[in-house]
Amino acid sequence: MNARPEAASQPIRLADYRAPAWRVERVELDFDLGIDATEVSAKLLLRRDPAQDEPLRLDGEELELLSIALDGQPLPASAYRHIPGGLEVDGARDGSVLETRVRLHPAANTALEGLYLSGPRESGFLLTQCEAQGFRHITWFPDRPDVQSIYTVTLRADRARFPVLLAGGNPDGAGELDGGRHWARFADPHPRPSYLFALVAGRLEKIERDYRTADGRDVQLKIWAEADAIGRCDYAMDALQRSMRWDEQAYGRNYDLDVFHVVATHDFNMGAMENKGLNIFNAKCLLADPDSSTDDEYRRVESVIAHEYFHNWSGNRVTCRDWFQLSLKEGFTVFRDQSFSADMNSAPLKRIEDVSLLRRAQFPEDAGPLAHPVRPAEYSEINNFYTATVYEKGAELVRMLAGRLGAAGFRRGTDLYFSRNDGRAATLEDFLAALGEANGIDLTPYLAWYGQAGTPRLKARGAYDAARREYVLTLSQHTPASHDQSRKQPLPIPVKLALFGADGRMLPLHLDGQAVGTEAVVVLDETEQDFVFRDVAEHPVPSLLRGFSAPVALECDYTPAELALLLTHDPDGFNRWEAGQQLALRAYDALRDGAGPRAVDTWCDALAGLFDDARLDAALLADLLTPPGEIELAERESTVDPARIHALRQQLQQQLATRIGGARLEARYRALAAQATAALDAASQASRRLKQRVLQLLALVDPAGASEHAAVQYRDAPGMTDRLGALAVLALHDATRSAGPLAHYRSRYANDPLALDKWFALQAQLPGEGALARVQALEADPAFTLKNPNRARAVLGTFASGNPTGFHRTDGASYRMYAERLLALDALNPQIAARLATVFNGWQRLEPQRREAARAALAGLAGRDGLSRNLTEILGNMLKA
Ligand code: B3K
Ligand code: ZN
Repeated sequence: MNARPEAASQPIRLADYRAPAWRVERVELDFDLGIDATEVSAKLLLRRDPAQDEPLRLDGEELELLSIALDGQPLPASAYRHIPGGLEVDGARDGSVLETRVRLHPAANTALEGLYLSGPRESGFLLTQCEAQGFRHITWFPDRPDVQSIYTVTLRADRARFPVLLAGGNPDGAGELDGGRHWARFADPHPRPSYLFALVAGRLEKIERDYRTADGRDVQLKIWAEADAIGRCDYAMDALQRSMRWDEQAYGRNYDLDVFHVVATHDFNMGAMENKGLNIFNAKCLLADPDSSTDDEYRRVESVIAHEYFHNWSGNRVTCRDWFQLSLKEGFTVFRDQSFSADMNSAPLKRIEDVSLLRRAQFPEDAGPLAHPVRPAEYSEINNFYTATVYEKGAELVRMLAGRLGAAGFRRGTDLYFSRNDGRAATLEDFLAALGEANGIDLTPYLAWYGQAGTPRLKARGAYDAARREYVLTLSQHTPASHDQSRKQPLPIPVKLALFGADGRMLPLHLDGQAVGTEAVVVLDETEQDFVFRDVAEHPVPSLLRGFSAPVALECDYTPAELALLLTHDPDGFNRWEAGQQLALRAYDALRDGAGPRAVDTWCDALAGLFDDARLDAALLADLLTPPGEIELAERESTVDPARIHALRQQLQQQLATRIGGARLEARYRALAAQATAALDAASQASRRLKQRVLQLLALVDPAGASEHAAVQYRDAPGMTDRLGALAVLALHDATRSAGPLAHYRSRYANDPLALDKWFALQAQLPGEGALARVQALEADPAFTLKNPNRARAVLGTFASGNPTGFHRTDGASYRMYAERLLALDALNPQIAARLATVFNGWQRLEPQRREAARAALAGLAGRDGLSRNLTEILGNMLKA
């Protein structure tokens, strides 16, 4: 058996890419499945690139080789050799057939990569995870996405223990074997890379629907889950059908197999996986019912179902040439799922949610020691590059391109991209070329966005000349240096804008001598440019970067009154919210710097003015009433004191609540509470969202009253959103009173891991001195385990990223405890350990005492022996910058 790969292996570079010397045209896999031991036979039909003279090298890790034969002849030991991470075989020719047999140990696989067991050994089921490089944990193979093959997969197993046998592709026979065993075969007519391989075997139940594609194919949709969860799959099935219809209409993409399987597991490293014909989901992103799922979780199920389904074209039919191109499938597919969710729900709210995520997760990444371009230039462990930059910033880049081409032009472009690259492993250049060629536009300037880390700062300055009725908007850009690049080039930045008059109405725009309506897009592609608007009747207030038209940080010298005008009048829902956020930031700065109360008042007054506006969408109001989060606030400071930021933000919200007034908050809460239902329509969800926000604000001015309401709301809640919301307010404001409900929830959901995760996360977030001890008590709960990624994330991940005051103790005790857990986790599951280590991002900007404590914890961890390549890379980057 091969040892764990060298932690300090050489980085892989995009510049070193070479086409594969050997490809696999067809592969037949035969699995003899067992919990402790599974045997895998593989038969590969090999194709050699005549232009290259490389020996046959196959990837493989931790495989126990049982036999190997070439063209029907068993190979002598001298004819093949183990090399780091692989096997080299002599004597192969173009058209040769290589047969190997290996043994795997699924129950011992705690990394959840390759073939592993989900759940207890007596009752759990077997499944696989191959992206990015899990297939090499299953068999010897050129495990790279540009090797695409036709797969036939046969599964054999004991019928009683593994009644359900699934693999990707169309069913191609099944039957009985001696000794109570059975078999099933699957054949996939579409060539695909190894990372899309999947199998599932065990005791699962299903729900089923028939679906007819727009091009007339009858497809069986099957969602599988364990018996206790199958009743919670209907919403996912509904979302799946809507996703399929949407992709037919929005992109002209039809499904291409006779069956589509989706399987739920509680043991999964990420959200879900788009394996061809057999998507596998973290139960958290698939199961939903009103009693145990919140509204946010429903929306997450909808978007992840869509995301994985959309990958069937953006990822599977057209895949990535190499892992540097990851955003080709991920950025594009996130953009596709965002557009789907915007169509299914409220588009402005979806945009607010997506931009908030970008600012919370991607901007800090782009500004810290882990910064990398959307197309990284090198990596040591590819699993560390499934980042907010590749996903979320990547989606923003596609959105910019779509905006540049317009809806019809973008569709022409994606049609060409899909048809030209179908069955191929493509690059980001291929994507831009297809979009550009279909529209006769050269998009190559946008490639620079893919190769440059860092968030561009966009500065805007306006000057009005009343005599000439001219408004000159000066835009300039600057991208700060990142650890990997000191000099940055200017990027094309599309800025969607409108101008407002003092009465709050949009002014007609005249640009380059033409009337262009009330909204225009200007593109800044140099360091600084002037844009001249003529015939402007009054000194306007500009609304810039509408809908967040580019992933940049905008700086503009608005007065608080101008922001208040946009907050009240801008019909662009996103920019309206944004004006409120900017105003909140002004208020925050004023509090921090001890400046007079004016800025705080402007924000509070504007919101108090909107509070009873019946025309305002309830969910938008809830978002307007929420100032930027602590991570975003910390991003603006050169030296970060998390406790101070927390306290100031609390103070800001307190002032808002006071300005609105306890009586109005109380009245609004009562009115919203009177309509409580578990219904899922947009209006009911919006009203729950606002109710929660109002209750939180009420708790700041009238803790006793709010806790009274929360206790009643907990008791009578018709669904999880209300139940969990009430519990959170109680736990935060009334420790004594929350004890009963917390215990009640713990026992009510004792057998529901997803609901229990929320119980853990809620408590791991509670701020203050006692936080660390509370987290340690949670770890002592019998239901806590590091082996389950959802549980580890619920407690440790939430503590580190959702509890700034508890995690960032000045004595460093939380950092030390966390580093110890990372070490333990790394021995079990390197992907999760590395991901959870990224919460230290930004540690260099902490104030000196915390910074030294964080450095010591990180350096101590980095000095330990036997760390995985995953964790080694993250710690190395974190400490070197
Ligand atoms: N493609 C997978 C992510 C795989 C992560 C591997 N470490 C899920 C998704 O983005 O759809
Ligand atoms: Zn994806």
